[in-house]
Amino acid sequence: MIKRFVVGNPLETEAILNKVQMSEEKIPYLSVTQQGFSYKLEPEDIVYGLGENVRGINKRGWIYESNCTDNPFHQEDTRSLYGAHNFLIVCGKERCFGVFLDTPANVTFDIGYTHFDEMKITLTQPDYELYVLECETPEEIVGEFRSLIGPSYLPPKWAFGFGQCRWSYFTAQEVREVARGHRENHIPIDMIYLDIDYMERYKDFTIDRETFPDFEELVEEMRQQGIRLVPIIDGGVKVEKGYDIYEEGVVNNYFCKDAEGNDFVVGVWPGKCHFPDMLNEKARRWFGRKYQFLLEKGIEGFWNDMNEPAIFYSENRLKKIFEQLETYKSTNLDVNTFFQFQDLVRSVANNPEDYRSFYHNFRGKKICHDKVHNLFGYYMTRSASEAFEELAPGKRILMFSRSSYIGMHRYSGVWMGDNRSWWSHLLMNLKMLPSLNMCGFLYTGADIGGFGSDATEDLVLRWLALGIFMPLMRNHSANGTRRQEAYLWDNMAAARGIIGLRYRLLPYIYSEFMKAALKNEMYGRPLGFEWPEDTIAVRTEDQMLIGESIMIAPVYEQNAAGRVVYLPEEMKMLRFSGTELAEEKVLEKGHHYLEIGLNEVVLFVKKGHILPLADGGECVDQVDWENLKLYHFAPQGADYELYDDDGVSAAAVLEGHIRLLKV
Ligand code: MIG
Repeated sequence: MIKRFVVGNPLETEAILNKVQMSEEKIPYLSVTQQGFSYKLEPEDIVYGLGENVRGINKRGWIYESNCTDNPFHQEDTRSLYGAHNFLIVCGKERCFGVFLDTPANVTFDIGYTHFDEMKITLTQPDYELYVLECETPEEIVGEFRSLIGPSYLPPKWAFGFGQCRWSYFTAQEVREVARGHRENHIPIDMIYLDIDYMERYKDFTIDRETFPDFEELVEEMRQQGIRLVPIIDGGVKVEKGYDIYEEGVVNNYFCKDAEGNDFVVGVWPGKCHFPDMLNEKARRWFGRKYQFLLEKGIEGFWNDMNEPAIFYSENRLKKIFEQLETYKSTNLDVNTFFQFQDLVRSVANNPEDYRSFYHNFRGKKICHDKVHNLFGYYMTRSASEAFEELAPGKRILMFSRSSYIGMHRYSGVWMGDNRSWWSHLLMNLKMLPSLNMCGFLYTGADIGGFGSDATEDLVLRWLALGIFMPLMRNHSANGTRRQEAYLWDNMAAARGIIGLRYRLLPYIYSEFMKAALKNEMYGRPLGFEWPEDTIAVRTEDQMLIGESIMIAPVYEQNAAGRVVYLPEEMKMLRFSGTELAEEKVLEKGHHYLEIGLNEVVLFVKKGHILPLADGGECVDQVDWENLKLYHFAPQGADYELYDDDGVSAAAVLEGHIRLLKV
């Protein structure tokens, strides 16, 4: 049951694809307050959802904000990351309902923060659409919600391979070295990502011909080796006379404007930039078609960055700050003034005032950015994906974005942004997956090994052992941090084995992903979805179900020899040493301590289920889907629906693509 309420005069976000009739009833469950809603939480209530956020699968006990932010601090007290995903599910003994608040402005979700037993939702804008979904189980609510917001984005099959990224591989030579590092050492790989330095002075849709003189040949050479190059595109366009994108944007009024109607100047990577007005349909179409520059060079995938949009500085703010700094020159910086001084300089980036000082042309109306802030990344990414339909008709193009709003899940995936080489972020990667899946974002994953800070060998290995279950599997690290490519570690054999296992799992991972996408189901599910009556399972957040057949329980603590795993029912443990099965054992319901070596992956097959495994390969194209080995825990026999298709056609359907496997 879905109820829709419209309050005030909300802007159309196009998050919802299938609008239902407006309800005449009173809003159920939630009490309407002056700034939003409140709800009394019972002790056993669990609150699921909110997509990309820190903390648990159960969101209780913190306050979250939907305010897309370029925030490289993914800490316990972080309120907002790159996405705005205003969907949650309250699941209790007596009731289970979902809430979606469709508004592009800032929303706060206080889930038992101010008052331990109260959920408070605060809106900054009086106009919104509210959806309340009522079902028996959280899984059904997810299904209903996903049918409202429309089908999830489908990446090409090769995008389920392993990808290697670094900010940056600065030259074509370096890219070739990374390819060689994998190929010569037989570490499987399908993608090498290009970060901002492939561009000429950070200008979108350009190539630095000094460092990448033979870009087109490089693309082709990599393809010969089964590797796709995936370049980054940024949200800001460099201000530079003679640069075609800049000139066209100015002439056609395709950039966001300041209060006086001039093109708004912000500082991002290239220095001074303008933001393309992603909310203006014409500008959007124009910007999207620019991806052709790379498509025609043989590129088949992209990642969109800095589209919160991130602001290093605005011209006006810089001016003000410099002026104020003058006044500090002659002061003795004491405890008060020193921190003021420090904060002043820090306030230069992503300043809320800057987000209030530029404008969009949204459906013919001038609208201040802060009213539509959370839509920018969504509409940027949509601009590309809509253009792909014209530029590469019938073909799936890889696309994932940093910033997002619900609705964007139809056009692209998301990666989880600038995490760190911290053990806690390995666990956060696990917890974020199901929350994002609930909101329609299925193609997702975190930077394996951590983006910021220096990684260690054991962290990378443990993280790979989780990463092989993420739809988007990518190792990425920041400029200035320790290199963390798989072939650089002393225990390269372990990395090779774990990544190799991903390629053995590929038919399963792809099937489960595609079935989840085409049936509006979850890919990574919390244990509580499967065993809602099991009070231990519903509170276990360091394990997860991946697809219908298996549960995973990664090791996420340094120097741990293994971990405790909770089995809500009897299951069969499969222990892999690298790509090979090393042990198979039925374990009874309950807690078990399992030793798990750094080169091992342990997973658990549910009763009555099959896990099909391929022989593996060094790129997705090499994986043989015909001769599968069926591991199972099915004393009474079982079926498995294997999904397969050509992996590139855009119109994917279940019919005709399911092969029934039996034991
Ligand atoms: O502010 O392009 O999240 O993946 O490597 C840093 C450089 C800008 C942020 C992205 C990260 C990328 C980096 N970018």
